[in-house]
Amino acid sequence: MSNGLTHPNTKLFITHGGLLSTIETVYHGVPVLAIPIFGDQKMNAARAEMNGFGISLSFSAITEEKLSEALNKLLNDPNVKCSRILVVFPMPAPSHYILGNALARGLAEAGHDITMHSFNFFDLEHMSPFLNIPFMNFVGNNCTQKTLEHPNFKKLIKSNEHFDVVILEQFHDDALKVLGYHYKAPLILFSTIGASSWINPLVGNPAPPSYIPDIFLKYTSNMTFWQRMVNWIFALASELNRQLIFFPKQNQLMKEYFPDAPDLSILNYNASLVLVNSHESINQPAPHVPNMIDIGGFHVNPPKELPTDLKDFMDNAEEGVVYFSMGSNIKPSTMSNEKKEAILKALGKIKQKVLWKWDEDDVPGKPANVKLAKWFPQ
Ligand SMILES: *[C@@H]1O[C@H](CO)[C@@H](O)[C@H](O)[C@H]1NC(C)=O
Ligand SMILES: CC(=O)N[C@H]1CO[C@H](CO)[C@@H](O)[C@@H]1O
Repeated sequence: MSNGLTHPNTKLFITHGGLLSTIETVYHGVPVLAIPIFGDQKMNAARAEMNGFGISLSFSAITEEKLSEALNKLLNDPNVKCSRILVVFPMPAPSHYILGNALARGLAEAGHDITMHSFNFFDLEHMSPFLNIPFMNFVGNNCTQKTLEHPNFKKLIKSNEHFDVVILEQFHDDALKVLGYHYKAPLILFSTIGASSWINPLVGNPAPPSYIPDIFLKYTSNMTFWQRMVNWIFALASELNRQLIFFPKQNQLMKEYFPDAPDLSILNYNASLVLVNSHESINQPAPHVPNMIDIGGFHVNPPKELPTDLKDFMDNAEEGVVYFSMGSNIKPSTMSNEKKEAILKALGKIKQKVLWKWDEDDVPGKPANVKLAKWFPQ
């Protein structure tokens, strides 16, 4: 049994460098060619290079030659090896987390009004990392508001449901911590994006900007003096933004729906536990207080049987398979024709077969060794 990444013929993963994909790839011992676009992807890509399991190539720098060079190094250089190093600590069985389905369902449904597909993600590549600050304020406040005003959420709050523990994903929606107060239940926070600048303070975890780069910057712990300087300025700007702009807005949103709740400044730092999607195999040295727990790898499931056409394709790839996916937000068909051509030409030159997650049925000029599909089991 195998899936796209576990199949023994998989030689390389070309990825946007999302955190979940990166952890899963390391788990399966496959090297990565990271083409980061936005958010934490540039940092994940820089870490892949630093930790020696991949190469980072910026999207705008892609030409047929550059891509061929990177593919050649990753596929043919005997020094590039990625051994299976991730040790998975599965989450304990949630027997005492009597978190009723209602809460999970209510929250999941509440988020569904927000979609971010109206712009081309490739355009974000050159966005200044500083713009993430107002961008996250906007997205965070909007998602929080949509959640608070959603009928399912209101129904849930009015019902007499009882919860012993409240688990919340923490992503610029701090007002929702009021649920811990509302249900008089301990709060467990969950971060899908690792120990970010907004997660660390919640449990008092120190993250000195002298050697812990912000996730929105493309640095590793080996920063130059100038990079440390930028990192420090970024940390200061983020914290000022949180204290002076973001939290007051979140507090205001919270008070609209929970007028009797204490101020967010009181609820904010009261989480009992923070679960963090990260793992030492892809991290750099960083302090970790005991109630901040790495659960990176929790999403790696045992492989399922591949669909027959894919299984045949992979089993019969004598020279191996390169798996190429830019995740679920980035639509590869929206890249310029020039980039498409360069990538297809470079892929056509390698002896491996290529599986490319592509959002349309076909692409002109597709070489014979490339198979497209809208979805692959990863
Ligand atoms: C803070 O958390 C504790 C432990 O979960 C809880 O008992 C307490 O009510 C919380 N405080 C507030 C203001 O929510
Ligand atoms: C709470 C909040 O920031 N809401 C904003 C959501 O987005 C719209 C525009 O699309 C703004 O007008 C709202 O103020």
